[in-house]
Amino acid sequence: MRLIVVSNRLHVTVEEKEGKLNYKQSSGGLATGLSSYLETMKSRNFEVSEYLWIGWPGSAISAGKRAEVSSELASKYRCHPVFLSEKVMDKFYLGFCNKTIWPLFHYFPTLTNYSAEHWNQYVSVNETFCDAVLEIVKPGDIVWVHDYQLMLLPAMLRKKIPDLAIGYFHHIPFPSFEIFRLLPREWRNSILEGLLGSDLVGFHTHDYTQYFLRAVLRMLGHEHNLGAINCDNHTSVADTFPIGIDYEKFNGASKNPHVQKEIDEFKKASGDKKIILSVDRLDYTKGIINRLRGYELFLERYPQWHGHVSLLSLVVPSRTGVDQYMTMKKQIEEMVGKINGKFGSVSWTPLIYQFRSYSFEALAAAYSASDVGLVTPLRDGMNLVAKEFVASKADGRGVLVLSETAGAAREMGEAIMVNPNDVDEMTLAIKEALELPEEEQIRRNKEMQKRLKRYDISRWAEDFILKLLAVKAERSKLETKLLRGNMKKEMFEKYGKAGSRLLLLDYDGTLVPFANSPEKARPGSKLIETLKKLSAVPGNDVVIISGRERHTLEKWFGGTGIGMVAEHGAWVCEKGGAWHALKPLKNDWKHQIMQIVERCVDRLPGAFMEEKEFAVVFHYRKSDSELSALRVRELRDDLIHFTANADLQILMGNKALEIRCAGVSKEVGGMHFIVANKPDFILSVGDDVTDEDLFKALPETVYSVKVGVERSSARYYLPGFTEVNGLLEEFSNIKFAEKSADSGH
Ligand code: GDG
Repeated sequence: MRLIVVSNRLHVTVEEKEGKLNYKQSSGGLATGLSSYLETMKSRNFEVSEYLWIGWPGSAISAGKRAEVSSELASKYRCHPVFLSEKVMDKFYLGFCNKTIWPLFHYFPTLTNYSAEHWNQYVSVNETFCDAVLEIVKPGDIVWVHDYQLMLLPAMLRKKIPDLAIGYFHHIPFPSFEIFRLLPREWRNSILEGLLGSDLVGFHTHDYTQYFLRAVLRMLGHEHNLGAINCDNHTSVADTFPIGIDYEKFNGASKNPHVQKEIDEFKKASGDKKIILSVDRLDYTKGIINRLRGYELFLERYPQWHGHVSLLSLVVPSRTGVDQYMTMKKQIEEMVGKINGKFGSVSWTPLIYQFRSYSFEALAAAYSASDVGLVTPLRDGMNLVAKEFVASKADGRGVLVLSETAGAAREMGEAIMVNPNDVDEMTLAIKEALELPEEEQIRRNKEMQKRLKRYDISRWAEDFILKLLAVKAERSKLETKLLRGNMKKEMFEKYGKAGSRLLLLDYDGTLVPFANSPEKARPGSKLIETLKKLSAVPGNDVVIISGRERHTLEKWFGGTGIGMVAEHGAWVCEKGGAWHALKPLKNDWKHQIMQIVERCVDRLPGAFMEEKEFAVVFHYRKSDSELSALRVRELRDDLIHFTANADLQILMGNKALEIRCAGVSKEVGGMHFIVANKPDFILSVGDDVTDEDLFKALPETVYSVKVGVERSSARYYLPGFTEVNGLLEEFSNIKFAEKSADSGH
């Protein structure tokens, strides 16, 4: 089994200069961590034994060089490049990714730009990535898509290859609903639908997972069950996987002579001064300015530390094409000048600022030799620097000061936590960190190290892949029940050979889609024609078995020769007969129940009550999903006291709660036709929990079909009402030999 990793950037950067190609492997972060894990898969006999990486090679490559780059990347790095021009990257990467999604998802709505041109480019680049995957993917492969640049890709792939195993991991925060909804409707719905194309969607923290599930509920109306969301033809699971680091690489770094040399130089330069370290990409989310303000105030408040401490701020260039970044760089440099000018002396530089990239050795040495790690982003998906700093403390000494708004804060509770907007708190935190007793430093770091060691980058990746395989296995199990191929052929043969046949068909969600109000879901002429044609076949009994009240069914299906069961079995009408109740039922309870339901309707905008002869229904399809959940819970509580003493039952339907007489069910309605006609062939189709009553009661030989990808007692399933309509049409086109047709009941 092969794993295809898809990310915006490959872990190799290719540069073309004056006709020459230069290949550089990127260091640190996800790329190296993941690659070293992937390399081990084969030797461990892991189910996934081979991997490929698809992504942009980091720069625009001229048309004449592309074939050479592709072949070099494939043979030496297992990489498959997606070539994108500078113009495209400008609108896609610097545009939609970094001027829309990045600021908004990091809670900077005022920096968010909403350009339709950028959005269109985002869609188009996701399509280009989709084509690149399709060129390479083989049956049985699993695809793992990374990050916010490719949020539409999972659904695009799902559309092309419905049974492909697709995972997606989101490396940045997923914002709360109020922030996410700021995106135009088309964009936000496409993003959610895009992500739901995956079998598994992973986030760093439980909060991000919950925010995603909440957005799915509020915007697409899909509820979830323990993170599992039933989409049109598959289940998508959202779960939390906090990314780890290559722990041993950082913890053992000081054993590397190059790193040790850097450490020695570092210590020589700092003398007996304490060093506070910060490492960030140049980005407004990293809170660099706030941190400098905090440090400035610290120096102002605690002059006793003058000459004894320096802040080493390593800022790594990034996204130089976005204006805000350049403005911020200027601001940082002004502050550095101000702080050094205000407090510095010939023998002491309070703030050492460096704007460049570092080798792993230099970075590891800085982590290892510094006393305090000051990691105070305003918002961060996880923040690996915090983890790397703690892992690098081989002797356990050192203190981490961490923002509570970084994803890493969830796992690093022993750090000194700060609110990055609270300069006072930051000042106190710096002082506390510098003065923390050594035993306490060691105790805290050991605790964190235990966790970092256990849940490292390999464990993270393996956890994700195993969960993806489990979700896929569950889907495959279900797929064996998909009514198609030989199973369908055999069913048609049995149908053709049978002397008498019964087709029990649920209505809403099975033959037609759900509508906002029940009266709008009337059957189309094509469906009526198909049902009439089926019903006209001698020996056939077609029965609509529904929860609807009988007058509506009569209006829609009366006079067509179709049998009907109304109110889940309370009323029955045989082919060409009249309506009659299956058993004597009372409805003197309705008045009181309706008062309770009406009270709830008043408190839930969009909800309404439907009165049937032997049932009362509370409908909430048009209402806000979260408030509905609360009101339904309250209503159930109110009703339970009443129904406990009456012969009533409460039934949870699809966005509806129904109170009806006990002892009425689709089982009773369906069995009535089975017992009366003793048909040779039975088909029973339904999508609802109420259909499960019937599925459970049916003999094993019956073709019971669940509509929707969910666990069910039915023998088979079909994805949706469209497939059911198609199936009925196929049934209606079956020709019967004279003899068989004549022998009908
Ligand atoms: C996203 C999320 C999430 C940085 N400069 C140099 C260098 N680095 C390495 C660090 C670290 C990594 O890059 C940066 O880690 P972050 O966590 O800050 O990641 P982001 O790049 O912002 O990316 C973030 C992450 O994805 C993972 O899911 O944690 O929240 O924004 O590993 O060491 N390494 C070297 N030289 C540098 O100059 N060698």
